Amino acid sequence: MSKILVIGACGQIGTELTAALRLKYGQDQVLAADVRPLADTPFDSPPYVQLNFMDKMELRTLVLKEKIGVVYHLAAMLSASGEKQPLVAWDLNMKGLLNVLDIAKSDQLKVFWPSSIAVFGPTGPKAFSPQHAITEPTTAYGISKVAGELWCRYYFDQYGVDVRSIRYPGLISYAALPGGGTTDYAVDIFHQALKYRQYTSFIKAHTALPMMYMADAVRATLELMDARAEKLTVRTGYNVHALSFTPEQLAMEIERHLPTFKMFYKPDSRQLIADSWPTSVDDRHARNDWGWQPEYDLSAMVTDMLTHLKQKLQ
Ligand code: AKB
Repeated sequence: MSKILVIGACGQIGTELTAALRLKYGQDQVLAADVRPLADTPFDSPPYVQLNFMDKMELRTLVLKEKIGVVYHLAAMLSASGEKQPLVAWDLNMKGLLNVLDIAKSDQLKVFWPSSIAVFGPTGPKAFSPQHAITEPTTAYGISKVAGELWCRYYFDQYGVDVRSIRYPGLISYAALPGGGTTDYAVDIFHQALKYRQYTSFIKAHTALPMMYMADAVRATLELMDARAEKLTVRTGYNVHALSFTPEQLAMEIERHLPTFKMFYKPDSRQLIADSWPTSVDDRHARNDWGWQPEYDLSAMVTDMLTHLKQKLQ
């Protein structure tokens, strides 16, 4: 059996997806890879490899040596960090993907690559943004995700590369912190609420954004990768809906568990990014093609987050 390679395994999605893949396929079948040395990773057991995915030769040598058949290429610079270094974000997000796609073409790999709701921009519909809505993003990250989606479809159409993608909303998880995203407030808030019983949101009280609990995101990823190829009608990135809430609604839900919790607001430049994104997406293609169904609503997500984070703090 060919092995699975997870690039960006130490990131927010990678940490939990690698664990889920290892549970499903066996520890030795899933090779975790990231830029950090093993000592600086959350992985206490192999297989792990320190990898510069920007170096195509290095990546291909690893793929051939380890007999890799499936790649989850998760490494990326997110929306807020990308605005500080737009060309670095473009280079990192595009070059890595093109390296993976081109090796997939020559060595018949199946690929998963994460897209994002950041493909949408201010010219698209705000609510229930359709699968094929206008995608005119205003961030470097969003531009790289639109271009990346089109490259995925190109490699599928032209070379038959079996590449699949999801437009993740903001992801909420307790195992690993996100870094440099606009939706990061929805993770930070839990840590600060438990430590200090207060949080200052950099997003305004009434700004709704699409969100998803990591358990749902991991399951969506595994389900899409398991789906029969002929069922898939989208080879750019699938819209997937789970939650849509505002900072105020999230704060009120946290307050039900921590009654002394107080929320403050100090919007910064990330507000402009949030304002350019839809409040929710229409995911009927994902539901029809591969049976997508979210499991966690706001209340279940908040309860689960607080339970796990409290255990970690003990
Ligand atoms: C970000 O905020 O940049 C990401 C995303 C929505 O892709 N979480």
